[in-house]
Amino acid sequence: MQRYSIFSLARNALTGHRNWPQAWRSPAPKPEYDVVIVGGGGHGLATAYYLAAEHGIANVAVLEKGWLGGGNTGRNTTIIRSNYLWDESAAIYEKALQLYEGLSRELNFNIMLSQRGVLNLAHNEHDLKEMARRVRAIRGNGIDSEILSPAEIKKLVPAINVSKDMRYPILGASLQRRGGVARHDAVAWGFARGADARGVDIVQNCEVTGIDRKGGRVTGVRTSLGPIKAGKVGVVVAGHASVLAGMAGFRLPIDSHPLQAMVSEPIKPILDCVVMSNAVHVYVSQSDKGELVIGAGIDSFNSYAQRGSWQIIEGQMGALVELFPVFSRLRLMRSWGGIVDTCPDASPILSKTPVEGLYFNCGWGTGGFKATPGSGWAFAHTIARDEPHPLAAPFSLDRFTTGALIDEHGAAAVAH
Ligand code: FAD
Ligand code: PYC
Repeated sequence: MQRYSIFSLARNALTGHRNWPQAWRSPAPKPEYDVVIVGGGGHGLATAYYLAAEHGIANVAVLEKGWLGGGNTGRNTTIIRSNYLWDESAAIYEKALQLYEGLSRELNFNIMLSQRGVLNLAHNEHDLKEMARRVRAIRGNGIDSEILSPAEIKKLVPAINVSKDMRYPILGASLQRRGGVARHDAVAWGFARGADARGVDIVQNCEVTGIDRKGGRVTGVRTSLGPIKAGKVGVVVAGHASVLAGMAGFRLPIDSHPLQAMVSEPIKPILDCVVMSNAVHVYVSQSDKGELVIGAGIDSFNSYAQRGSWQIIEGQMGALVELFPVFSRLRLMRSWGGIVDTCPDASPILSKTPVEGLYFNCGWGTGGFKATPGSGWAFAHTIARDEPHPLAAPFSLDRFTTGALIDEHGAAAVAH
């Protein structure tokens, strides 16, 4: 590991970082790999990292059609939490949170984890009852969760409006104190650097255009840089999972939708926890730069465009100003969108497929950033052993035929 003195850091800053070593190599792809991972987002990179680090499988390529983290990994609003309802989800999201808690050390790369707490507001009697049930279920799984009164919310978030005169007054909230945010790019870069150091080839600007099969088994992929043979292929392409499944000759129960987010101009520190409201459809946190990071639910139409529609922005601005009247004078700086793959039960797919040696990790919808290390960890095991890790097994494709769905629409916290 290269170390820098304060002087070499200053020299690099003043000389335009010309001698800065690359954090990972940019190799041309080899003709053949033991494992090819399609998609260089956080989940694909984490999968490659854990294949090498935990299973000793390093003859691996990650093929990314654009740049690392340029998909949803670099577009999300960085919220991390594990307050899910069902045991199966609690297990994988809590594993992810625990891995996040040690990730800067594991990767020797600062992912800027900030466990500032995630607050989910309740605005009516139904919300309150549902929240109480949910908090009991979460605590039953050994995960931290507590209920706050409006006075306690006001103490934690002084800028919030807890007046009874609101359209949807705040009646209470659940709080996961271990929840928070992490720097999304750093998560992708840390896993990329760690995977590269263990021998994984990371190939950017390499689009997979076909999946080769023989006798029901995967044999490789077609790419914009030519064919690559592979013993196993893991597909981790949020937003495009149905497209890749089509290349392999089967269909997924997935809908693709735009999900937007936006930031305000930077202001002095005012909000030091994440606030989410499923009822009025908005969530907000404050970034280290001082911007308010704001989002809401998906755009309801299907689309592969990485942009959304105006009325979604307008609706969440209305909700934000109701919750925080003091924000009404802020200017919005920019907005963007990603494409999220949603399953009928709002839970992901981590699974073997009808094609031997081909595995899919997708369907994380609006909430997969928080799962990144856990998803990569369980998916690497599934690929390495050719059998689902116990954390991944409930999220197999066959649940859509057996009916063992894991309905997490309530925990999604962002309507979809
Ligand atoms: P991605 O990062 O999208 O990576 C997939 C990669 O596959 C892309 O880089 C893409 O270019 C590549 N690819 C696609 N097709 C091909 C091909 N044919 N060949 C090669 N490469 C290909 N989750 C949370 O937990 N908390 C949040 O606060 C949160 N906020 C969000 C806000 C927004 C606006 C959005 C859009 C999403 C949000 N999410 C959030 C969801 C989260 O971002 C995703 O679930 C997660 O990042 C998915 O990671 P991934 O690695 O699977 O996908
Ligand atoms: O899953 O916590 C979440 C989330 C927040 C914003 C988008 N998704």
